[in-house]
Amino acid sequence: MHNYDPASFHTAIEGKLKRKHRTTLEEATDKEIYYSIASIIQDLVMPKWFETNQEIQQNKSKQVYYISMEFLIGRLIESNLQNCGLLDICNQTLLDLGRRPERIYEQEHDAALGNGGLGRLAACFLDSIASLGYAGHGSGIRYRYGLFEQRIIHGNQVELPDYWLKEEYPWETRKPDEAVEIRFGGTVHEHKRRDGSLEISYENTDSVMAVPYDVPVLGYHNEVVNTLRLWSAELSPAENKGLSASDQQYYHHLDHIHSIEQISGFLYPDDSTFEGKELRLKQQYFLVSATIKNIIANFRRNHDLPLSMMPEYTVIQINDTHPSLAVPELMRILMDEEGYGWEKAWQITTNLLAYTNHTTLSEALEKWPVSMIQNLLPRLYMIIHEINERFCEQIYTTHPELRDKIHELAIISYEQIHMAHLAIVGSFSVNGVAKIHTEILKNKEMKNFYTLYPKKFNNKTNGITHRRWLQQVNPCLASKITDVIGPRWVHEPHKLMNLLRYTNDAPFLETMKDCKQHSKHLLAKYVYEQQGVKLNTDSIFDVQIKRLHEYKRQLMNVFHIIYLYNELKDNPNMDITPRTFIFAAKAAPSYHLAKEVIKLIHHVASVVNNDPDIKDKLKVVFLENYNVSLAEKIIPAAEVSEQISTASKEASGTGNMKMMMNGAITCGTLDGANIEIRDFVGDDNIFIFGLTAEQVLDYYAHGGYDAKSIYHADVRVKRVLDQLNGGVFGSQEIEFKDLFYNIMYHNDPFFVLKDFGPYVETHEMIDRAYRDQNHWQRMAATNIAHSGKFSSDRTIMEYVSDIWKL
Ligand code: 26V
Repeated sequence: MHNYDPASFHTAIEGKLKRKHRTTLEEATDKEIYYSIASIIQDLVMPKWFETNQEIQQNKSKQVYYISMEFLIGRLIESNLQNCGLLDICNQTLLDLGRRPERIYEQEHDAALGNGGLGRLAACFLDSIASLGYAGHGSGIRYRYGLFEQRIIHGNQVELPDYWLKEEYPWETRKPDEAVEIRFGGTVHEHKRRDGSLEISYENTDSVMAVPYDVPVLGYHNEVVNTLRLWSAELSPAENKGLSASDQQYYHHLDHIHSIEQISGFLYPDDSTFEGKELRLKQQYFLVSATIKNIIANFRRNHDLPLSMMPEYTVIQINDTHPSLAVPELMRILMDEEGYGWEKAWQITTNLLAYTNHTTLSEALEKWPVSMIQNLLPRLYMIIHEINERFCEQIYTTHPELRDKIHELAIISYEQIHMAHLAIVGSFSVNGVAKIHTEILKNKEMKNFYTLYPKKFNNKTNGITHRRWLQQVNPCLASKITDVIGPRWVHEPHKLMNLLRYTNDAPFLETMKDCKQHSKHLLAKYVYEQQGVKLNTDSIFDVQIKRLHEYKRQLMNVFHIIYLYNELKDNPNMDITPRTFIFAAKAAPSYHLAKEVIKLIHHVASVVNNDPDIKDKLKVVFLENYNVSLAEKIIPAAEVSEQISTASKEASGTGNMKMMMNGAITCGTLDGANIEIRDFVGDDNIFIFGLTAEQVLDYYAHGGYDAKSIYHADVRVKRVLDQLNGGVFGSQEIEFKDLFYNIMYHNDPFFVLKDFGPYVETHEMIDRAYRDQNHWQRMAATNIAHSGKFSSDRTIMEYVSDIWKL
């Protein structure tokens, strides 16, 4: 994509600095250099971007649109440099200039337009779609505020706004000419035309402009540039009444502008519980309506064909139910604006849409109050109502055996709209994100729908982009891998399997270990700079990084640490492999128990880290403000990957894949993709423990679990819980009573006590296994070798062949 060598790249930066910043290489700030490099990349990208679009138009190839409320893309500078083949040249140039490359790249604000796994998955998918050369685009919201910035003050999480756009974002291009109008509210009028068809008109609607900002998505070394289109809400010209400050209406008008801009104002930070917030519904409709109008406009630009032909050239993947208003919105446009009858419109709609489910946690499932949809989207409500009527009717006539289940299957019931039901009925494909998750969907959560539509259901086990999560974040390991198996694994990640030939090769294992030590030192340096805590880099780096949720059981990890601490206090000479427990996690701002766990981790850390008896044997650190960039620092240094969710709860997990790919050994439950990781690497290369999903679901269904009896029977458990309740950690006795009560009086809903014993024993095995470094490095190499299967390239190829048919 470029003809640069270090000398000409140097000259190019110099030129940019001069022309754009009126400064020199010597005087420029790191930020100015960052902007100069970004601008050089954009200059290279623009023509390729144009050509990619031309090619799609000319070849009339089928395109996929990935609609998602979240794209957790993180920083782009390094991956863009890498994908256009400039990373080494740029690094060398910067070093020659006496600049530290990472200091320059850090100038980019980490784009946090997502909460966690679901948003990061969308970002990995875009990378793989482009790198595999498919025509696929992301469509999302350009939130002015991304996920909050987390600060810890006296152990408590405090949220600060993430105003990521306060400085220019160099990757985006505003496209005002492609703005579309979105309408909310108002009254719907239906007029019957002479031919019997309906004419729909609206009165008193509020209108908003959706203005697109395009971010290029570069394929790896293939000259492909796809688009991530992020929509921003602005005042529509129709509503701009040009009032002057003396007007009475003036402040009312300012208020109105503010409320419009709020639609793309901020990302909702709660991914644990659904709340029927009107603003969130507005965001969803805003995204869906803008995207569909855009898709139709693109289809018309590329083809001279009726919209009924769209499904041959277009497919729309919706990321969870958040964009599921796509079903009634497509119906509305096809019928009201394009004149199709119901049957034809339904056929087109259901051949365009495919839905991915990412959770079975009932508290996270979206159910909107009927009244809210009626008020905000009156025409869409009429359509949803009709979809529901026809659907229930169809069950009644074609599936008599399901007649008594209709109320459970209905899209509208008890004055609520069940978005998952709407999405299933309105799509041709429904997929889960790991084998076990799809099985639970088919046989439990969506059982009746599976009976109705067995062919719609399919599994697509998640993946991660190995280009970012291995090649980019761990250049040391990546180059050592290339040294032994050659470079082809970057294009064909399954080729990592060739590493299996080196799992008994002592020199290779030694180099792998050197890379791990190098990454551990870098992380230790960061931790020291951040919080003045010195890590023992000869200790096991035991990592749990993910959103803070009860089901992910960070609490069980903390209980284990308290237990180890007690053991060491009782017997200071105990033979234990030194450990460093590393946490990073954001809690939803209103999730009280999750915040309590963050506080507990800090209190335990301060007791353990400051106890002279413990010496270098145990350390606990919590790194604040977990985001993509922090994950990139931690993951290469991880040796134990904690994936300890209550079985059946974690749909897939993707952090498990990222750490495995960097040579960490998973300590996990039989949940999500952990199961597939185990099946692939084998029992000898993973530490599995705990209840199975079947056992958990059985307890939920039939009872039989009693947390208190474990408390009374297991002295280790009793001691930890009594310390929690007795003020040993924390300044006052009542400090953690909510956590204590939740276990003791709400019967430990996530089976922390039940799995505690097996968890402790598994960690004893880990402790022993680590002492045999040769054996440990062999396990690490085996994990890396098998991690290619969890590349999102594999996942995308499956979407392409089974669902998208590109
Ligand atoms: C849920 C909600 C619910 C209420 C409104 C706001 C909001 C925003 C996001 C979410 C996402 C919950 C679903 C989710 O993130 N699932 C995760 O998806 C990952 C990718 O498939 C998967 O690896 C994780 O296991 C799964 O928890």
